[in-house]
Amino acid sequence: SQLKTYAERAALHKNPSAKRLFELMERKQSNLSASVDVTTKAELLRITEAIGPYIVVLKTHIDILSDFDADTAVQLTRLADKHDFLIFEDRKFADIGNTVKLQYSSGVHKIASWAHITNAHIVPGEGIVKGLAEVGVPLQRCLLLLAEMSSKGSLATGEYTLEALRIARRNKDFCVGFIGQRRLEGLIPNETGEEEDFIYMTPGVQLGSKGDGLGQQYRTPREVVLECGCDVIIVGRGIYGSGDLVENAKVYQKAGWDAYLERVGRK
Ligand code: UP6
Repeated sequence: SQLKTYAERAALHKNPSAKRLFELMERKQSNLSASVDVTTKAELLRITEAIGPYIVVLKTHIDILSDFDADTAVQLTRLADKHDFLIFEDRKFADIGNTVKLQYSSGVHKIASWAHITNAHIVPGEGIVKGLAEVGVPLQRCLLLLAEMSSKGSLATGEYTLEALRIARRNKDFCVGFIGQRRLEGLIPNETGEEEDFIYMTPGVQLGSKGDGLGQQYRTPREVVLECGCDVIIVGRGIYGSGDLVENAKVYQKAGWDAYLERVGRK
């Protein structure tokens, strides 16, 4: 599926959330997700308003806001509608099914009520997906599993990574893909016998930097999309870290899209 266009994948996909994302990518000619890791509501909304036209997914860490309130979610939703993007709360759930159900639906943040996409570690086993699905499926939300991480010394490798693929294959109604560094489905045979087309979203992307001194490791959009077959590039400090926000967003949108066009042979 990495050689198919996003439009072709949208047409074939059975999961409505995945279909919607592929259609959105084609419509906006973008495979860029911005990770806006700032600590105030005003900053988050200001940056999102500025870069909204260039992204397909806004990735949030809602728990780093010092002044989160219910209106924050209302405003994010308004911006998502205005600029046509999806919201991905990078919550990285990691507890037993019953606990993550509560963390996802309740608390101050009520993540499931506004985030189209969230993600989970598979450390606890498949119950985490079952628990999140009980909340997310009725709301037409979707989930990404952390199959690999971008950081140095990550323990999500080898058999662990393959297990993420196996769990995703068994939960395709809710789990539409992965946070990872490369496509995985070729690594082990698909014993479900069903068609599959997982979305790969990849953090650890920046032009002109190799890392951040705290273990983060960066690759370029070209390496990630063209060489490793990933679908969505996730860029944080490369966009809001320095320089002009809008110019940076345009640069990453173009770099990601060009790499995609080259991958599918349209360029
Ligand atoms: N993130 C990673 N690596 C992973 C998973 N998630 O960096 O394997 C997240 C971080 C951060 C963003 O939590 O929000 O992606 C990367 O930001 P950066 O581009 O500023 O490094």
